[in-house]
Amino acid sequence: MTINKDFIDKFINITSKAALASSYLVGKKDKIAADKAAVDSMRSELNNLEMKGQIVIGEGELDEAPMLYIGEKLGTNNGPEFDIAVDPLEGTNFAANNLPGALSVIAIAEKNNLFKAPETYMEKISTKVNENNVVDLDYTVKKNIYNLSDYLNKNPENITACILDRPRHNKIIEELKKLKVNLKLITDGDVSGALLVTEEKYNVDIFLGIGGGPEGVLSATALDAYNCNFQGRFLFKTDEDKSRAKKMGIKDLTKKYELNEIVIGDSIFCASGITSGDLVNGIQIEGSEFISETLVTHKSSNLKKVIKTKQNIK
Ligand code: VTB
Repeated sequence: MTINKDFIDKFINITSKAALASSYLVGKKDKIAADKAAVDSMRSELNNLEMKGQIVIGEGELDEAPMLYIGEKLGTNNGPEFDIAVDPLEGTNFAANNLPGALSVIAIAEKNNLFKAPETYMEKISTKVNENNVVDLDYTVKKNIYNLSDYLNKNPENITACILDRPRHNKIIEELKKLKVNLKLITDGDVSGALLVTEEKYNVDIFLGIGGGPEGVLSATALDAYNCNFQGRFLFKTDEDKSRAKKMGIKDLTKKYELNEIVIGDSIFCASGITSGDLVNGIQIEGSEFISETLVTHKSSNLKKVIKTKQNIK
């Protein structure tokens, strides 16, 4: 089964409107308000869609998020059944501080085809090389870089690795420096970071490190459409984290997940820019209209491109 193409424009419209709503709060130093604007818009627009949708990744569990909580049913309850993953404002710091890279993101697959990721960290790796045993989460940084440089026929000095700039990555960053790999250190926004391996123009060969688990599933959906590689493994700090994950159906807490276990079959991914960044430009307002840019993928129709839309601000 595939997801009808008609839904592409509908989801572009949803992330575009959420991006617009959040854009009014850009630079207001208020992460919560910027997030809430995107959440409110996204939720009410999703509820207008002819579908039986259910949130698998959202703002948290019912006890901690009144809107877009995991398990919330959305849509008119008529039409196809979808699993929906949302990050209405990916990069809350970017929006609050008016920095590049704030996005409004959604990923959709058919029912039961999208991984229900708990709100915990995930060790991740992505590359454009979609072959086994070149880059792997279980290999050392050195082995991954040497394998990748062999495969791409580039010296490690000509390889660029993207990683969140966090103290937890000090060892990996030191190792990459020793190998003379170029670094692209990002302060937030690892959905976008993981997607920089998809096209030559971004000049990133490998994305790695520990970021949010839900963000991992969102990136994986787009990476799948680009036929890139992704692996992820959840990291649980507390017993509470572990029991939540078990409640969500994760049996083996140490399992390394392959892309095809995270997203199955057809999918749509939309990421609209709130502020301009590597992937897309941010919201532009022109009189009574707004222009938005959305990176869109639809796996079954092999669509993967940035789509610009202009519409009235209602
Ligand atoms: C990433 C990034 C997010 O959190 O997942 C990161 O994509 C990981 O968490 O934009 P820490 O900040 O705790 O390292 C964000 O930066 C914020 O949700």
